[in-house]
Amino acid sequence: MPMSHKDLWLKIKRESKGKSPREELRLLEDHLAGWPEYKGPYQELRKKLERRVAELRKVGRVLATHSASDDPFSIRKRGLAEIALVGLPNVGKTSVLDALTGANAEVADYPYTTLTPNVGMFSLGGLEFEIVDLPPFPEGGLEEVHYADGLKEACLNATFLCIVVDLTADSEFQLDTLRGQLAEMGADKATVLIGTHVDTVGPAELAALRELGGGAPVFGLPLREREKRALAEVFCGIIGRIIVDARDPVSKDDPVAYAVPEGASVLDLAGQIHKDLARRARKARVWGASASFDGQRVGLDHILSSGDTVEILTK
Ligand SMILES: Nc1nc2c(ncn2[C@@H]2O[C@H](COP(=O)(O)OP(=O)(O)O)[C@@H](O)[C@H]2O)c(=O)[nH]1
Ligand SMILES: [Mg+2]
Repeated sequence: MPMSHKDLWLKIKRESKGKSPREELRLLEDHLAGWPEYKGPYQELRKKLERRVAELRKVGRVLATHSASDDPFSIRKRGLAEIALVGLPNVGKTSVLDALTGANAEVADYPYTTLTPNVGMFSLGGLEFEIVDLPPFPEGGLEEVHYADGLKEACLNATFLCIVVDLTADSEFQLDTLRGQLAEMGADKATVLIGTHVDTVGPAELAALRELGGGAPVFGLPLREREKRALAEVFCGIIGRIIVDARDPVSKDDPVAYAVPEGASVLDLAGQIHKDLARRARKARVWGASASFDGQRVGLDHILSSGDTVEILTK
């Protein structure tokens, strides 16, 4: 009787434990060489192992070359800010990346799946953030992993950090461990906390994380659309921007979100939407906190507030 795919997977996981990337690579290659010909779940598992092998080979190359252009931890900045997702193994970092970016990165119930960063863009209307899903911080200290330098580089380069906490495990331990190791690498920058598995544990655990967070903004996974917007507002706040919605006064299509600098005027917003619009704009109508009443007509020098909806008029 051949081993079931589940038992086979458990066996591989057991054997991989504590192995260096090089040893693990050899182990998986050996397994794949003698892989059963069966279809269905065996093929799924084979694909999973093959992805893992590809990832391990990449790590091998990085360790071998050290060339800056090959360094997967040296990430080109795009968008308004670069946000690094940090956390212990298997807490849900890649799931957060997926939730924000729709990137179909490998999400596996298998610690250390992501050995090099996964990058995606979190877009909301006219604004974009770059999200970097990093390999895990080890529980016992950075010296335990061979990619410690890469982690440090990525954390120091990031505009700010999101600590991802698995709410089904000990939140306080995770937070203390992460904060300790981040402080050690000198990455004492703004952080947002994201608690995962709210669907399993319920909102009380998220509230408990808020208590532990000491004032840091806290969000939960799964994220609803409204919460994505709130998260984008928090991200903008950290970099000194506010989100306003611009609506075409003619089509009245759904408004599009833009991140403008705090203190920006209607003219600044127009310029951000299109150079040509800044030239043609004459006045605007505004709904929201900066308006004295809904739909107030304002001049181009009117200062916008977070959450305003603006129609820019060209005559
Ligand atoms: N039900 C539920 N499962 C989650 C949530 N976040 C992560 N998971 C699962 O937890 C496991 C580990 O998640 P993953 O994103 O790979 O963790 P990573 O190792 O930190 O990147 C996967 O099986 C995910 O599907 C969540 O909010 N709810
Ligand atoms: Mg991952």
